[in-house]
Amino acid sequence: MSVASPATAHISFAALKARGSAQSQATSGCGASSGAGKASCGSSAGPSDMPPEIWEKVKNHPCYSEEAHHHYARMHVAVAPACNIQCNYCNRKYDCSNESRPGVVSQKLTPEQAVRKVLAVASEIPQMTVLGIAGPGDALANPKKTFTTFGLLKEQAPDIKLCLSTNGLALPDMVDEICRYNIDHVTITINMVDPAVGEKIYPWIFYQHRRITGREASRVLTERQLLGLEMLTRRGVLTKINSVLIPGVNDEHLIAVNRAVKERGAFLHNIMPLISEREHGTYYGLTGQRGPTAQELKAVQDACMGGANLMRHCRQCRADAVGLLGEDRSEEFTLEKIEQKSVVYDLDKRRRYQLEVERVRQAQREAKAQALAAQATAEDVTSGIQVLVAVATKGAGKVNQHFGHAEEFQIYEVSATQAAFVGHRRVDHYCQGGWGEDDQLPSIITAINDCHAVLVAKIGRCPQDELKAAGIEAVEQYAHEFIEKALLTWFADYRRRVREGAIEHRARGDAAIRQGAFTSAAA
Ligand code: CLF
Ligand code: SF4
Repeated sequence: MSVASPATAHISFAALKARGSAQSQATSGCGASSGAGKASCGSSAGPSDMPPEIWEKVKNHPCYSEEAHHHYARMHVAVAPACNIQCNYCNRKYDCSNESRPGVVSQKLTPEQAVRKVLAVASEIPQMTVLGIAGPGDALANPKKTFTTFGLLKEQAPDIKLCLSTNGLALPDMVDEICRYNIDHVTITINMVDPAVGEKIYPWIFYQHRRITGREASRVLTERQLLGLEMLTRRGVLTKINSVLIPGVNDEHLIAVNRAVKERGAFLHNIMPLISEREHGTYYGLTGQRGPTAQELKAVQDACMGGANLMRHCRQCRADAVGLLGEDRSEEFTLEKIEQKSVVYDLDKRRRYQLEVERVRQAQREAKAQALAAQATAEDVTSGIQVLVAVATKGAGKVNQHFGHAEEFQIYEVSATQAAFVGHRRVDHYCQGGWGEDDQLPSIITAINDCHAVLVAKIGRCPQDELKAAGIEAVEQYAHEFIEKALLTWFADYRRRVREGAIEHRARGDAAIRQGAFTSAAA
């Protein structure tokens, strides 16, 4: 199969940004019958944006639905240690960077141990709806362990969705097996569709019993990835593409990747920042290849609007992650701890819990619709304003976390017509056992420096003052309200203050993407 043409001529991030905003304006608004390929739906699409059978598949998958990720959890089991390729952002002593940020996997599991762990988690966390196999190597380079785990689970926990992640090299040979186990969701990591770009990312692959290096390795890899994607699309499997954004290597090229995967039916495209801390010992880490800034990441994502739908809420989680995206409860479910738990897999209890979650989601949608309807429609000097706002939340779609307890902030883009999730920023806790850690504040401010405000359930006077000095408004008056409603209500008031001359609207600067905030959890 032919390979899509590479990216166009060299363009800067500023040009990307301009291109993205022009495209997003041209394509905004979701139609009533979209599926894959709609311009602006992305993972924030809702039931009115896609056919009912597709919505059934994604509605409680936290990675495929941005809305669902506030309410539902996933877990990974680390049953797949081997890999058949080498990526320059990966050190084999660490988790697969495709689906899990680098950190040592605490325990590799046999399929039987993995199933025991899934049942233990499902009986304690009824909102855990998806089991993924995402390393620490490649799920399909370990087919026996991967499919044995899925087979056992299908019998014992039939309501849990099955999901896998792969580099795609072995994928075309495994599509029948994937369909046999009703695996509805597959992720392929595709960082390039041009071998000239690929040879800067992949030093070698192992294919048909031999090691292939150089440009030829990437030629084989991209052909296998795109063929695998086409085969999955033909069989009705929802396929998400993960791409690692590597500044100076594939940044502009990801637009070509986005177009190529859209043409072949990808459901979502998830563009993630490179993680390249020197201490992880990867080729990129050791050679000083940097990751993107927050604005660089957003510029590439925005430039891809109009192509394959975008996912922006990925947390680059560990190969043994447990919990809501952004939290990690894996330490509660080690093999030793599971042995001591009484495991009762109560399907009715899980269903009852999930019905309650659906009631809350509906209330959240209604609150957002009301807040949007209440936005001022008359044209004035504030009509074109669009700002980023950080939110402290621990789930349920609400502003419900103290500033000092946040390990991450969710970032929303807010205007008179939308309050849309656009990313998240990891931070270190400000609050250290009852007192504020002033040394952490500068790094938190750096992480949300592009935001005009931060919405929290509570915040102390001292951090509030320092945020204000940095130009970020700390807002606690919307504690425990639904996020979008809180954002839109705050924004209406912001516009009023600008209109009345009480404050001046100013552009904000760039922010840093904090890497490895959960590294200690892996120890
Ligand atoms: Fe896991 Fe991946 Fe399935 Fe999700 S993760 S195998 S699709 S259940 Fe999700 Fe984690 Fe991002 Fe992956 S946040 S790294 S996209
Ligand atoms: Fe590492 Fe995953 Fe790449 Fe394999 S596919 S080299 S495990 S990042």
